[in-house]
Order: sequence, then C-alpha cells, then structure tokens
Amino acid sequence: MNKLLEGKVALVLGIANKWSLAYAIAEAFHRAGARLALTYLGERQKQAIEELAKDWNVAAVLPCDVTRDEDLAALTESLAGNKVHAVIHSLAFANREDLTKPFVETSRAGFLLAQDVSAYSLVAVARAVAPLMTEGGSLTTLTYLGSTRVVPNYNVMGVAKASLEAAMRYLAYDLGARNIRVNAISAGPVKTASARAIKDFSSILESGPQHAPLRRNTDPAEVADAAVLLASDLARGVTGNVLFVDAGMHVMGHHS
Ligand code: IMJ
Repeated sequence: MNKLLEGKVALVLGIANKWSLAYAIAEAFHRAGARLALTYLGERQKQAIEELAKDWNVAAVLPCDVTRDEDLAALTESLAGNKVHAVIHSLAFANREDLTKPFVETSRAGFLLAQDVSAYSLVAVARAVAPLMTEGGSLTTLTYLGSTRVVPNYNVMGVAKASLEAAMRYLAYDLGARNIRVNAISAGPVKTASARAIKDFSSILESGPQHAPLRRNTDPAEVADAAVLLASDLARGVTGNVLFVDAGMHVMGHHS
C-alpha cells in the first residue's frame, strides 16, 4: 500500500496486547508512514507496549487512564509541540458480571462505569487532543452492532456504544469547524482479549462463515485498513459516520 499517512502523527489508545484491534491499527498506521504516540493503562502494561512498538516510528509511549482528568491533561502536556493528525480510540470497559447477568439487573454503578470508560472517554480525549490538531485531523472510535441491535449478553456495553456513537456525531459537529473529522468503525466479532472473556464467544464466531454476506468473519487487518482510510486525506469528506467493517453481517435481518 502507498504511504497514505506519510508525515502524520497518530495517537492510538487501547493497545493491550497483539490481539487488540488497536494493535492491528497501529501496525497499519506504521506501514502507511505515520509516526505513532501510544498510551497504556497501568505500569504493568508499559514494557509490553514498548516491546510491541519496537519496530515502529514511536514519538511517545504514555500512561493514560481515561477516567482520570489528570492523565488526559498530562497527555496534552506530553504531546505539546507535536502536531497530531489522527487519533484512534479503541477502549471500553464494563464489569464482567454486567455482561453475563440479565441487563435488567445492571446496577447504577455498573452502568455509569461503562459509560465513563467506554463513551465519555471519547469526549475527554477529543477535548485533550483537539488543541494539538492544528492542521485538522481525524478521530476514529471503535463500536459494535450491539449499540443498535440486541446482542445477548452485550447488555450495558450496548447502551454505552449507543452513547459513544451519539457522542461521535456531536463531536463531528463541534470539531468540524476546525476540520477535525470524527467517525466510528463498527467491527464484526474478533477474538481479542475483550471478547475472549465472553462466554459462548466461539458460537458467535460460527455465525460469520454461515451467515455474513462475505461468508466469513472479520479480520483485524480489515478493520485496520478502514482506520487508515478514515485517517487519510482520501476520507476528507467523511465525518459523523459509522462504517461497518463486519463482512456485511449488519445487513442481515434473518437467515435461512
Ligand atoms: C462482549 C460481551 C458480550 C457479547 C459480545 C462482546 N460480543 C462481542 C463482544 C458478541 C463481539 C466484544 N465487544 C464488541 C466488546 O465491546 C467488549 C467489551 C468488553 C469486554 C469485557 C470483558 C472483560 C471485562 N469487561 C469487559 N468490558 C467490555 O471484565
């Protein structure tokens, strides 16, 4: 592929390990010529991220717990002096029990935690990074079909993703005046650390090959290539969108 992101600096939040969608995206951004800034959650992750990133052109590896305003302020401080062109927001969290019990049992605290980490964080990150995006830019978040359709067990995360998608649209409106585009990629099921923990995930992965229009599951590299597109000038007219990268699964109403 040609160097669609040559000369651009991209901030990627949400790499946990090499199965993370954020990892596939960072890798594709590197291949497309971007310089990367990466964040990690907790000191334990620092070494792991540095190891994963060792072959990339890395401007910074920074701690960032998106629920802490201090961390976001420090992120802005650390990156000051760099112009940032692209941001990938690829993180979410809900209590494990809220992804197994009936949704009606969701506690107030569990609901608010999922909203804080998975949806409000996009607003907080946008506000922290927008001042550095002086040449315009692109912010891309990751979402899932459970935001608009009921996917059993997705529960409180579905509500958080609905909130995330709405926040994405309002941010697209606010930041559009500064030529900052905001979009979401709705990825099909991928076996990441976030998905592995889910019961019956293997049966979910059987659905793609049988029922998706492309008759297969989603490859992280396909999500990553779509993220390169959205961050690139090829997508200069694209903002406020949810782009499905799911082998077409979202079009199905019923299957035979
Ligand atoms: C998650 C739960 C239920 C069904 C699910 C998922 N399906 C998919 C996911 C069908 C694809 C993965 N996904 C899209 C997520 O957004 C996962 C978020 C998540 C996962 C965990 C597991 C471990 C934990 N908290 C989590 N919080 C959010 O403790």
